[in-house]
Amino acid sequence: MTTPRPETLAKLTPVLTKRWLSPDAWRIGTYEKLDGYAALRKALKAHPDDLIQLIKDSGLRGRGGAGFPTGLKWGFIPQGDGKPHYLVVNADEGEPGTCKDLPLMTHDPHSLVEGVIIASYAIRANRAYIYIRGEAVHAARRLRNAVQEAQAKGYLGRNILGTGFDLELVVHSGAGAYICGEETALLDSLEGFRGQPRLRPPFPATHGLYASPTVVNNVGTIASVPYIVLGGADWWKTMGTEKSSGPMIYSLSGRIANPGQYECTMGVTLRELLELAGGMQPGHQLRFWTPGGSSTPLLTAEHLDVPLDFEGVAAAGSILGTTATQIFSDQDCPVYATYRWLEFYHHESCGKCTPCREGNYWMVRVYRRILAGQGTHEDLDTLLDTCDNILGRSFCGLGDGATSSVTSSLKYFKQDYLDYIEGRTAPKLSDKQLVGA
Ligand code: L3W
Ligand code: SF4
Repeated sequence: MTTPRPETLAKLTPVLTKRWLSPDAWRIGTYEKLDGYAALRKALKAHPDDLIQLIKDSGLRGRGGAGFPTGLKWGFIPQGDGKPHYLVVNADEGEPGTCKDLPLMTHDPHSLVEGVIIASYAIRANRAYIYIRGEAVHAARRLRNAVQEAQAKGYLGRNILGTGFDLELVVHSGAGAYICGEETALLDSLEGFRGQPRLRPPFPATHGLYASPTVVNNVGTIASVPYIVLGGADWWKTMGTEKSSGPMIYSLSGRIANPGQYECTMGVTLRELLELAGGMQPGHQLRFWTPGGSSTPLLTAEHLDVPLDFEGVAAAGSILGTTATQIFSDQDCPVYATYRWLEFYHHESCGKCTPCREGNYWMVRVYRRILAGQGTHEDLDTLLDTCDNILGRSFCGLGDGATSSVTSSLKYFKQDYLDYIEGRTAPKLSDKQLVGA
């Protein structure tokens, strides 16, 4: 067990997570005692355009994986168009390894509700939705309770706090499909259709829910808004880097001593996160890791000092994604891990486009062959060729994401593949597991 150095401890910046350990912070009385709804009172006194400018000035970028500038997205909503506007919170957290939004909604649901009200006021929406994944029953219950409590206190509903602003907030549970985390599939699902991605452009900002202007933002993005309103853009920018501002919740899982959520200033490194998390589990050496979930290319022990912000991770050849940092050791097999992720993508592929639907199906079969000790050297070329035909040719990001661990594990750990093919590693799968993909 390592003790974090003071300079590493200084990188811990509990902002969105600061109430998580307060008992009953999910109840409105406790939330109000801890500054809750103070930001809403302040925001409702401001002009909506000034709030959009504040979010632009803060440099807040989307916390759902893509890092798109939030204020810019809000600014895309056409004003005076006579159409209803909608805010939709993407709470369909399903990326393997990602677990930052569920604890937030469970322990501090009012911070999300407060963020929704402020964001809706800024974009002039009178109806908002939180689309939460179906399996998250407890978090959905907490959110629905928070909505009822906020309504009873006059923070939601008609004429909020006497300002004339009306907002109805609906918590909608999905049915557990990963693809419904893609924003346009989510909108289709919300409209009652089968969740499949729509062609973009047009983007939801102009043609979203019911073909009306819609902002779709991640839970962490919207929950950041009350803090920026209270603390100001300059304070927010004191955390993080010039282009990746603010704190970020890094979810650490795998072979580490203390897995969990660590909210740090953006740009913290994995070396520092490991220090905060008590290091690797005894007897384990770091071998590979994902910086942002299974859709992001793997990194290795050589990347311990990569700054975990949008630019730093991109420069290292990966993606910050959802900051789901999954840690694997010398006792884990990158070929097997990649196979398990591929099984997930194959299962979750919505089937709309051929590269993803067929490519993932075939790659799972090739991996089974390799892991059963029946692979060939040509299989490695087949895998790369298949990835080449999926990446950039799929209809949505799920296809691209599926290729990340395949290409990166072949780049860094080709020898592990060869060891299966050339018989130096014992097969992990039996002949019976070869079929049925
Ligand atoms: C108006 C334009 N709006 C872009 C908007 C767009 C969207 C946002 C980002 O995927 C990634 C994906 C996963 N006018 C616009 C515009 N927008 N141009 O900006 O768009 P985009 O296409 O860059 O990304 P995306 O489709 O939102 C998100 C990756 O995140 N990921 C995360 C997956 C899982 C979760 C989860 O479980 N919570 O997020 C991990 O890496 O692969 O690449 O709103 O409309 N000209
Ligand atoms: Fe569906 Fe996959 Fe195509 Fe996305 S890439 S539309 S999930 S088949």
